[in-house]
Amino acid sequence: MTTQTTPETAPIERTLVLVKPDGVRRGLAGEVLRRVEAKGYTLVGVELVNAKEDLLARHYAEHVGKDFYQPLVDFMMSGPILAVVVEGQRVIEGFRSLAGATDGTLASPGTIRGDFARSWGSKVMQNIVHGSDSPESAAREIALWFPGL
Ligand code: IDP
Repeated sequence: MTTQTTPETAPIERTLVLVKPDGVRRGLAGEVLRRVEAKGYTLVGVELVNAKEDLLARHYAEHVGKDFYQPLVDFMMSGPILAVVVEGQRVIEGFRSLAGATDGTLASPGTIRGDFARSWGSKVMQNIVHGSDSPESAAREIALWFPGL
């Protein structure tokens, strides 16, 4: 018989959340942190970062070579990013749920992207936040953005 993992018994995870330059520029960093804390997650690392190209190349390694890769990296260097490590049970999928779908136009109302992003034309990659998509990505990304944590 397999053991069922319920939300109560799920292990505590960490995820990397980024408030992207559009979110910081628009004064939404506090709103993102408020939603994370209101959900019951814990902030364990917070830093405002002017990301360099080599960090972004490693962060977005899976997108290297795609049409939107360079515009995405340029956008991510267009202003400060608030990098946050968030902890909690099932926080990786939990934050993805708070963030909403990648395309802000289609993201459900009530999600961060659904409430604040539209993603059209040259702004297509501007969707306020990033959240790690798996335990492996979270470990890799936290090591990149918070090498001491
Ligand atoms: P996610 O952020 O919802 O996990 P990913 O597919 O991992 O989405 O893409 C990373 C980021 O790259 C997105 O958040 C968005 O900013 C940007 N992006 C993804 N797909 C496109 C695209 O088709 N055009 C432009 N930018 C894109």
